[in-house]
Parts: sequence; structure tokens; C-alpha cells
Amino acid sequence: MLIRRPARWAIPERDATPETVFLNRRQLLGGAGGLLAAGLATPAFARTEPEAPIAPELYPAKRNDAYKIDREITEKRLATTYNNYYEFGSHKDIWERAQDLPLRPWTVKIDGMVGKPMELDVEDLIRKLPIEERLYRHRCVEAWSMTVPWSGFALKELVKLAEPQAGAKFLRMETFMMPDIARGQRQRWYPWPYIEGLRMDEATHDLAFMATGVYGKPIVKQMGAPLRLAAPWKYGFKSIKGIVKFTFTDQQPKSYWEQLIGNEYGFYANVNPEVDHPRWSQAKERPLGASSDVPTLLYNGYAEEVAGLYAGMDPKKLFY
Ligand SMILES: Nc1nc2c(c(=O)[nH]1)N[C@H]1C(S)=C(S)[C@@H](COP(=O)(O)O)O[C@H]1N2
Ligand SMILES: [Mo]
Repeated sequence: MLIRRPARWAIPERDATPETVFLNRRQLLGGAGGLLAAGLATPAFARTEPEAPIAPELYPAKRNDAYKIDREITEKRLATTYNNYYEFGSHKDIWERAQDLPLRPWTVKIDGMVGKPMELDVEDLIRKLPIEERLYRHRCVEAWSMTVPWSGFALKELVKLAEPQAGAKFLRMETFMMPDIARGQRQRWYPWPYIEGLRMDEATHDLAFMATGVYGKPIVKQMGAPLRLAAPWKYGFKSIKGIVKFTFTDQQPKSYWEQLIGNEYGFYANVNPEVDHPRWSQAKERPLGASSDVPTLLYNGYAEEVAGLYAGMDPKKLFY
């Protein structure tokens, strides 16, 4: 029997409501696309092969006990159903929609000021690097938090692979662009694609981690599959999901939230309970599943590790 893989712009069955069919047709009209879209809405075409997971043999990875913490691990069900991923909508309930994201093929590009520019399949990249598990806190700027077991590799391992030039001062990371699937990306008032960046000494700090797995399995799509940053001493928006490109540069990248609301979200975005967001306090946070708030910690509890990165810098720049 012939089972066809849908094209990237195919409409999954459950999404083929009259409204989405209409929107897709309108988007494709003007060329042969209009006719194709009509054909795609038939149930036969919606049958798909399940997507093979990325490098499943790597999980569960051995836990690195250097990163243990004194908080309860967030229940998997909560961490995988309460998510921020604006590509799929500006609310927390995007986990089902995110399942439409195709992970194969997924090409990662490493470019800019490097000795070894490359383009490679994400599975080949992950298999080149040492995978381990770490327990990390995560503190969203909106004052909710979680503690999750990520699997993945230290970002500095990827930096090593790229062989950055001496002049490279920042690492800029970019999320995929697939507006036909990630419907949030059709909203033109957002500065797509999602961009984030770290200073080179932050990117090569031990704590900066590329998550490829979570809860002992390949990372789920709503949490940023196949590649998602975990920079736990910074507000959650720095931890970019669905990465397709790493660019080494001498220019400080302007991140997505900075482009959108620059007076509320800066480049450094280090966690500090004493520096309020312009519209709310950052003193406390609510762990997912908890019934009361707990105090937020300086650098989200990682001050001992990272404070040295910022010695002598203007605190006004560091904490928003
Ligand atoms: N590409 C992309 N990455 C993103 C976001 C996003 O909207 N798009 N949201 C960020 C924010 S604000 C947070 S708090 C975390 C949420 O991660 P989680 O859904 O896995 O808890 O992802 C971050 N990474
Ligand atoms: Mo966030």
C-alpha cells in the first residue's frame, strides 16, 4: 500500500475545519496551489506515517549529578501542556497544535564568523555530541516556573565544533519559519522568525545547555524539538525553541522580544527578584502545580556559577 507523507503545507485532518481549509485555500490561490489545496482536504491524503523520533537510542541519558537541585521535579503532564510558543499561538494551550511541526527533514546551519561553517541534519549533529541529563530550574518572566530533567549537550560543545574566529563576540540563534504550519507566524505584527542570542562567554559557560530531550525521552515538540536552549539563569524567553540556525557574529543580536517591546525585554534578561518588570513584580514565582508562590532567587539560583560573567557591568543592563 502506498502511504504518502504529506507535504509541509498539507493540512492535518483534525485541522481541516471549514475555517482552516478556507484560510489555506486563500493563501494558496493564485497558482496551481489552489487546486492542490482542494485535493489535500480529502481524508485519504491525511493518512500519514508516524514520524520517527530523533536519535531515540540516546535516551534516557546518564544524569550529571553536578546539576542536582533542591526542588521537586515538575509533573510531566504540567510541563508538557502549559507552554509558551508564540509560533503556535499567544496562549499556553498550544501543545496539540505544535504536534504538526515536521521534524524530518531538519537542517541546522552554523554560519558567520567561524572556521567551520556547516549545514547538517539535526540527528547527525546530536549524535556527534556528548548527551547527558541535567535538572534545571526554568523561570518565565511572567512569574511561573518549573524544574525539569533536560537531556542534551553543553552549548560549548557546538561552539567548539564550529571553531569561532577570534572576532566572534555573540552567538545568534534562530527558530524555523513555517507559517503554513505554525499559524502564529502568519500574524505579521510579530517580528518572525524568533531570534535569541548570548554573549560568547555566556554561550560557552557550562550552564548553557542545548536540550534535545526531556523526561528521559526525545524532547517533545511543544517544548522546542528538536533543539532548544536552556539558559536557566535567564528569564525563560531567552531559551529559544525549534532552532535551525546558529550564527557567530561581532554584533549583539536583537532578540524577538527586544524587537517587539524593547523597553520591557532586554538582551541580558538575567533573573533578579529585586528588579521589577515595568508591569509586575519579579519577587516571587508560582511553580507549575504548586498552590502558593515561592521567592525568586538572584540569577534563578545560579548566582554562584554565573555572577562572575557580569562583574563590573551596569546592573541596569543586566536584569531586564
Ligand atoms: N521559538 C520560541 N521559543 C520560545 C518561545 C517562543 O514563543 N518561541 N517562548 C519562550 C518563553 S517566553 C518561555 S517561558 C519558554 C517556555 O518553555 P516551555 O513551554 O518548554 O515551558 O520558551 C521560550 N522559547
Ligand atoms: Mo516566558
